Amino acid sequence: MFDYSHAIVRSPAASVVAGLRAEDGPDPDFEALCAEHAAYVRTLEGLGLHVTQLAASEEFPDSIFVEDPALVFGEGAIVLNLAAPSRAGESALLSPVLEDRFETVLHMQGPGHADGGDILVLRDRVLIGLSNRTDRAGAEELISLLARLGKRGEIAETPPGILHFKTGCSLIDEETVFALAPMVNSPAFAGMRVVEVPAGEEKAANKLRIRDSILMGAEFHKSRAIVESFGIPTIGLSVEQIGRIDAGLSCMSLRWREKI
Ligand code: CIR
Repeated sequence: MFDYSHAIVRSPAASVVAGLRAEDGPDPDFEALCAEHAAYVRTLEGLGLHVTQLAASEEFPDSIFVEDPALVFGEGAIVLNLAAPSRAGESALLSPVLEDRFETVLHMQGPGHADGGDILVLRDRVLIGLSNRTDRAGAEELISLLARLGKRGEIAETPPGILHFKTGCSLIDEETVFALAPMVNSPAFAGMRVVEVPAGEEKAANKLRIRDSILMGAEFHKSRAIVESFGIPTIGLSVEQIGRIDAGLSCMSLRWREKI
């Protein structure tokens, strides 16, 4: 499941400092954010992924977060319909890139919306978290598109105050989810082991498993120890600047295993 072969990322544009955020706070520092992004890309490459780095787009400050406008699998890609008005054009920006790489590219038509950050792919199903960015009409359309790729989508709830479903949870392994306190009893995780993110390390919930390693915010020592107790090495990365615009490690790439 985590054995990705390919990834797409997008370089940050200078406009990224004006990226969306739910609460007022300092802008990210552009140079430091670029350094975080570069370290992330190097890490993916170091883990053996073939990474395509797309050119920065000044027009779309948040376009560095390529996870949101699409969903990709070895079987094909789905271009999503983003709810945030300043991000809506990112789907059309990414679409030709996916058309070049995937034989099957499906497109949400709307009127519903869905963000990739709300979608957690499990072994046997794809969870779609309803949030301020993903509505029921969008989730239902996505379920029918997923079915065309042979996948089963299921609707879940994102607790209030959490931007995306995956802001609050991520996988440690195929059976184990690492989730914020308000999500640990989510019926969406029935049959799975759920491990609670330690208080004070809420931003550690968005981490990223790639092959046999997990990329995590370097400073989340308690969370890293929990993950490592599952026998999975963690790779610590700085997430301070992207955290200022409400993002974490999953947001900066699209990942898939190419079908041979
Ligand atoms: C936004 O609000 O859309 C961006 N500033 C952050 C997007 C984070 N993406 C993600 O969690 N997948």
